[in-house]
Amino acid sequence: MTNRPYMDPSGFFREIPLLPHQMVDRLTLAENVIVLCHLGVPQISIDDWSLRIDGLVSKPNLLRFSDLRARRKYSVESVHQCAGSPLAPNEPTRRICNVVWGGARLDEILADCGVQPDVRYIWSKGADYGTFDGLEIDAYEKDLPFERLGEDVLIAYELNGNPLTPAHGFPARLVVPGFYGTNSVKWLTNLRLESDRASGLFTTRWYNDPVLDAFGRPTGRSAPVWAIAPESVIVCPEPGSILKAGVNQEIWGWCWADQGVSDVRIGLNDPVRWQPAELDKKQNRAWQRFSTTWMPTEVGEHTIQSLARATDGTEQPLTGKRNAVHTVAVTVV
Ligand SMILES: Nc1nc2c(c(=O)[nH]1)N[C@H]1C(S)=C(S)[C@@H](COP(=O)(O)O)O[C@H]1N2
Ligand SMILES: [Mo]
Repeated sequence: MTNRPYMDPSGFFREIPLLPHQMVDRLTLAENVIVLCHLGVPQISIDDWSLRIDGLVSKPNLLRFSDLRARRKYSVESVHQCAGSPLAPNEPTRRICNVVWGGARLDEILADCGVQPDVRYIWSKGADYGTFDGLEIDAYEKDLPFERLGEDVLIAYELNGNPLTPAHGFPARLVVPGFYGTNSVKWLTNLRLESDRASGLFTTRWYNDPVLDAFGRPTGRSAPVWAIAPESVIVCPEPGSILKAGVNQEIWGWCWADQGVSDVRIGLNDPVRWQPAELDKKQNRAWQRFSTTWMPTEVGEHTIQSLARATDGTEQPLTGKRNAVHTVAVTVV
């Protein structure tokens, strides 16, 4: 793209339509999908859009939207999660949904460009620009490890079977299933293959978590916010529910992790007793449903928690992290 697109709205813009107890559908309706735009929404027409692929490639390329559409179309059902504000990175926000992306495979597109052997990162830039946290930004820029490429990383132009809306990245965006949403650059205009990490502020300053030692002290190092850590939300019962003592109550919700979740435990009461939940198998990149039955016997206030463990053994922390356990308070009468 040669000229900067018009930004409307310009400035930070977001929509978080659903609370956990409203996430009743496995597939989130398009109108209920989270929207996160740090700089606003660039208004781009199909004819004005192009994607430049350069850097350490023997055949740099410029793709038009028709070139993208002419390629074989793939779809991926995937959890789509916002990591939360980079200014409050430990705050659990539960901005989450599960959608079907459609588009072309990035590995196939790059295969035509002659990727050089020393490539380690894929840098991606969006067409949006403006100010964030008081700093002037030319373009939203992220990077991802080249080795993360696989059959599921798309240059997507569809969400749940329909063209992307402007707020979701029209006409085309990157989608990296299993990575936090921040990595899936919208209004994608440039991909650059490099041996080092990108230098944009959204890569170097924001979306880097401090690495702690075994005692929880900062090491001075930081790790990029890439793979989604294990997490879960309780959909039912909803907070504030009145449950009847002696009556079976279903507890169910969704859990997910980049690697997939191997088990979920439900914590009841305070002090907490943990009991295993039943868990659906991971399909594609989608979130997994868990459920259990609880027959409350004691009248009074109760808490219900869910704790997911990923297939690599990592677990949700109880507090202090963006993926801390979700707690729902109910009353038993
Ligand atoms: N170009 C660009 N891409 C972006 C963003 C952005 O501000 N600019 N926001 C990121 C963040 S933080 C998230 S969570 C996802 C949200 O995608 P969605 O709005 O389509 O749900 O887009 C990511 N891609
Ligand atoms: Mo985000």
